[in-house]
Amino acid sequence: MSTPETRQAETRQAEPRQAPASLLQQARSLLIRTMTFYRDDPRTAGWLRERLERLDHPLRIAVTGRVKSGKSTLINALVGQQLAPSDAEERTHVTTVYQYGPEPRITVHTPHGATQNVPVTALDISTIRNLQRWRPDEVSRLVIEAPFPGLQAITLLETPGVSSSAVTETGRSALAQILSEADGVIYLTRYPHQTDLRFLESMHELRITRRAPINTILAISRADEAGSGGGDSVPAADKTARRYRDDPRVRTFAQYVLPVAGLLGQGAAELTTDEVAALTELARLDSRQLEELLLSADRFANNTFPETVPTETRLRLLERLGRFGVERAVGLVSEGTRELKKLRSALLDESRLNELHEAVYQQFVERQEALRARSVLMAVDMVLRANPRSGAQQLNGEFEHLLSNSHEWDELRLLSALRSGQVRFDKQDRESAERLLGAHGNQRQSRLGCTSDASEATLADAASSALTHWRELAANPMHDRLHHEATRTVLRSCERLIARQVQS
Ligand SMILES: Nc1nc2c(ncn2[C@@H]2O[C@H](COP(=O)(O)OP(=O)(O)OP(=O)(O)O)[C@@H](O)[C@H]2O)c(=O)[nH]1
Ligand SMILES: [Mg+2]
Repeated sequence: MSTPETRQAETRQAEPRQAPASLLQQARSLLIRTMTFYRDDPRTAGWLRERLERLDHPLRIAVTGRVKSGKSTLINALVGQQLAPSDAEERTHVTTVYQYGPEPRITVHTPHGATQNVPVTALDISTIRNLQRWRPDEVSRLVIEAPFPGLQAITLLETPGVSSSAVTETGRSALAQILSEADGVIYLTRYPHQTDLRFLESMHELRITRRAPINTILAISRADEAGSGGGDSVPAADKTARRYRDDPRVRTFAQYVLPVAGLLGQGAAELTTDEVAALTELARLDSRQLEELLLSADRFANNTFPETVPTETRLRLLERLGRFGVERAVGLVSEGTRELKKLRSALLDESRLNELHEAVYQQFVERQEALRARSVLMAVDMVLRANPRSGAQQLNGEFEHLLSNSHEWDELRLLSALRSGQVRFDKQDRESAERLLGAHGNQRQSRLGCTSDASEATLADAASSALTHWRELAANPMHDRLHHEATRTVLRSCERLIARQVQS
């Protein structure tokens, strides 16, 4: 017969082992407790509830930056559909959220908290354009829902340009407030100026953003217009991006600095067979004629040869691909890339949109747990600072604890630094570090490079040899401070893997 003690032991054994709470679980629980603490203040509690509900929705990425830096065009390129109105004049005055919904829907939010649905059966760009012209004191936000697959994993949010009249009117802090709602930020500028850097720095003044500066991608936009605007433009933008990537000031807030030609990205995604036919006609010209034709947009549009490509078609090609895009497309067709799908994909590469997609995936989608935890902590911090109350010390303490003791922030910062080339290890160590930091999955097996069915003994061996190796590297006196810190972070990840082993 079993005694109460043995029964207790049996129950303990039968219970599934409880994994330690993840950073996001801990942050969520802190958010719920903060909400309960402020339950007698409906505005604050409601605001926190909204943040809690967002955890069940796609990640929110803000596309912000300079006026006319190509924000709307990039949103269209990322979604793969024409949705955000783009124009040569300053257009986006109102913060606009593009999110997934089963039916097209437009909701207008006023600064006083009222909302109104605009009846639509299909999403018409001109309706959105007209609504975006409202002043920020009349319309504070537009929410556009569309059944586009490109919006299923991420919600995109366009803010008015950093130096736009709308932002001058409402103040920079209002813009910073909008950005604090986003889990990730893509900042666009054609050439980084002091204004951009100061703005990005100011966004990183909060304690949390200093501790976890992991949510910003800096994009050198309209890259096809860099330099002379000809065939060497994107490489010229690449050079600018590299220079900023190496700038220690920029590195503190952006781990990825990339060039992108959004217009070409959008044009490539929507390329038609008629356009391929026109490009094929243009590719028949000899190289001297072609060079002459492409000297300027005017020449390209108004020349009479080849007659088989009418002026409207040329204008349309220029409008949709830009001069650089037309030049590269004709070049690719001449080299034999004539199939629509292949040409689309080659032009997407030329536009660097693929790289941006990859950066969004690696930096944001793969790290969404940490980014969401970061957003939650930011919300809790904002509430605790804006509404200080006696009795909040415990919440404050937990916030501090999650902020300071979460090794996850160090891991994410190091992963970005390894990817951006800021921290360099030899190939083998780099691969080992990335794996151990969770680049290929957060499971113990993936971190240790073992198969999913590896035995405890195999995992223990892998963990112990990783620990020995990184302990040796961490003791190397030849490393500079950056590399020393990096090896310490990987070592700490090894120690945590061993600790997880002991717990299991
Ligand atoms: N050549 C080229 N033109 C671009 C690119 N991206 C945008 N444009 C053009 O630049 C102009 C502004 O583009 P938008 O996408 O409206 O820029 P925006 O940043 O959303 O503008 P606002 O919201 O008004 O600040 C339009 O005429 C676009 O066609 C690009 O990658 N290359
Ligand atoms: Mg815009």
